[in-house]
Amino acid sequence: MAYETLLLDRDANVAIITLNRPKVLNALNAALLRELDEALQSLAADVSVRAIVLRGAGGKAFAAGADIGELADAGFAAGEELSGRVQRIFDRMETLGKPIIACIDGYALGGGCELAMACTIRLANQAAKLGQPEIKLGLLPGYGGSQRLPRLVGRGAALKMLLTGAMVDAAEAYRIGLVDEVVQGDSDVLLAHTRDLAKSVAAMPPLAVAAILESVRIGADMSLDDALALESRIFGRLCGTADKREGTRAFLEKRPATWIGR
Ligand code: CO8
Repeated sequence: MAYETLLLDRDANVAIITLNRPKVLNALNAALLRELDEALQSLAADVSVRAIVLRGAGGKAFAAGADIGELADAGFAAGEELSGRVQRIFDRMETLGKPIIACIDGYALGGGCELAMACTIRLANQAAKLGQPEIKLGLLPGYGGSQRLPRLVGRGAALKMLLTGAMVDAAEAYRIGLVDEVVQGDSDVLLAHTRDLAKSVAAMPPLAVAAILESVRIGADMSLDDALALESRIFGRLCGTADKREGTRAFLEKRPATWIGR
């Protein structure tokens, strides 16, 4: 399927989505968000796709935020509707059952930082600059950022970013836990490294991948007791799979495992 605002590539069982509005630093307009949602849902349904890389075109930005031109005229009702609509898209990213790895080359600001935070893992190079500058527009992050940022980096570090609107560089983003790895090198090196990480996760048994995503996501908002009970239920469920039988037998027989996803 062809998209107007995205490029979609495949590298074996890894799909690579490129946000493709480089003239406006990949600003997230309604068309791009709709197409991103459609593309992710179709990749979720494709069993041959085991991991997804999300990046921005142009080498200058992952995404510089919501499209400010579209936001300028939004009133009370439109603002609430827009916020809820995009929050649901970002929630679907977290419940897709497949890892989405953000490849942050340049700016990830506002909605762009919120999009990166809805991904499973975030990699950046030294050119990355992340921030939530919405306060400078008289706004707060409406795509989940005021909730995901404190969960990722802690309340103090989040409030510092949210209340000043200041950008953090890659080293600071790594220090506070906003990105998970800083790769030394240009855009191509970062993309190659991100693909390699995606491939290594894509080589894992897909039901175990989905189960880990589910356990970590749902457990994070539970008491420890409830979360441990959840982990046991999911563990039991995996114990009934052919892939668990194969994985344990392959280890005992000293041979590589072959996953079938059942
Ligand atoms: N929206 C629309 N256009 C943008 C955006 C954006 N977010 N960011 C950049 N652009 C455009 C610029 O207008 C410019 O277009 P043109 O060439 O036609 O003038 C082009 O991209 C290149 O940008 P610059 O010339 O500004 O590039 P610089 O290298 O000088 O600066 C910056 C780069 C610092 C990233 C700068 O572009 C900037 O500050 N951009 C805006 C960043 C920002 O404020 N982002 C937050 C947006 S608000 C948001 O994301 C809210 C999310 C939640 C919404 C909830 C809704 C209910």
